[in-house]
Order: sequence, then structure tokens, then C-alpha cells
Amino acid sequence: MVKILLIVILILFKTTFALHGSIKGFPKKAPEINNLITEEGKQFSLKNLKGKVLIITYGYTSCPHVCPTITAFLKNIETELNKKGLKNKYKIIFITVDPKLDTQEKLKKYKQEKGFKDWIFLTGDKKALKKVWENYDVFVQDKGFMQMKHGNMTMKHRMINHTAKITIIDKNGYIIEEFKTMYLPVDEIVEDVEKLIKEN
Ligand SMILES: [Cu+2]
Repeated sequence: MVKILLIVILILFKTTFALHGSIKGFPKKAPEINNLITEEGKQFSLKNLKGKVLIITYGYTSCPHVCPTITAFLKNIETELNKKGLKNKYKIIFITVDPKLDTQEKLKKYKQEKGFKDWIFLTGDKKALKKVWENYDVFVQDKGFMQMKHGNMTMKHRMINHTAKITIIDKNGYIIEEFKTMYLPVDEIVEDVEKLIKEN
């Protein structure tokens, strides 16, 4: 009887603490992010964010479809987390996949225009960014510019194929899980991040 009860408790415990993302290969010490600067021109280091849960995404400001979708979901996640009073317990970080166009100034402007005022945007030279993409398993393929027809107008679009995902890092600097989709499941992510914030 005691044994059965113990198993039930164990199962309940496990379910309560189960994460919703993809956990293969994790937890893994998050590789340091070197030689990138923020939209404010400050050197970035993961060490300065220790104690916070980090939500990292990868994209570029002129992305026509994927990034606007991901950032919109992230905005919802932010709203929900802030409603729970967790505003200072986590940080959303956007790492560019476009070293050509996403300069510090451009990221700053994008952040202001889109109202992502509490997020950190990172850029750097191609070499430094490439290292980060590799370390965080982000595929990036610069396709240059593509002409696209919109009715009888032709518009030039900046096209970069890139992995659409978020990486979640816990308070101790370990990658815990990833969500590999542009359609982020808001409630599940909020639940996971809250859990990671409240974890000892
Ligand atoms: Cu994109």
C-alpha cells in the first residue's frame, strides 16, 4: 500500500515538473556569448544575467514572416509573465542572423518601434555571430535580396533562411529546453518559465 502511494506521489511529482519543450541533449551549460554588443552598444555577457531565466530567439529585423510571428508570441509570453509579477525574473534576448543590415542602430530603432522595451537585442560582426549560431545550433543561410510581386508592385525582400526557435536557459546558466517552432505555445512556455523562476 505504502509502495503504491509512493509511486503515485512520484508520478504526480514528475508530471508537475515536466517541461513542455524539446529536452534532448539538455541540460547543457549554455556556451558564453562573446564579442556581441547590445542595441545600446554595450558588450554583452551571459554572466551579467545570472539568476534570471533567459528566453533567446534568433532572427532579423527585416524578416517578412517568421520573425514577426515569433516576436508576437514572445510579446504575449512577456505580458503573461509580467501579469504574474515576474517582470524582473527573466529576460528575452533576440540575436540577429543578419550581420549585414542589423546594426546596433537598426536594432535600437526596431526595439523602440515594436515596443520591445525590456528585450535585449544582440549584433556583432559575422565571425562573432557565426560562433554563437553554431554554439546554439542555429542554421543561417543568407539568400540576399529577392524580388517579390505584390499585385502590380514589385518589392525587394531581404531573405535569410534561419532556424525558428527559442532556447530557454535556467537561472544557473544551463540550457534546459527549446521550442522549435514559430508558433510558440504561449501557455506552456509561461508555465515552464514560471517553474524555472521558482525553482531553487
Ligand atoms: Cu525571420
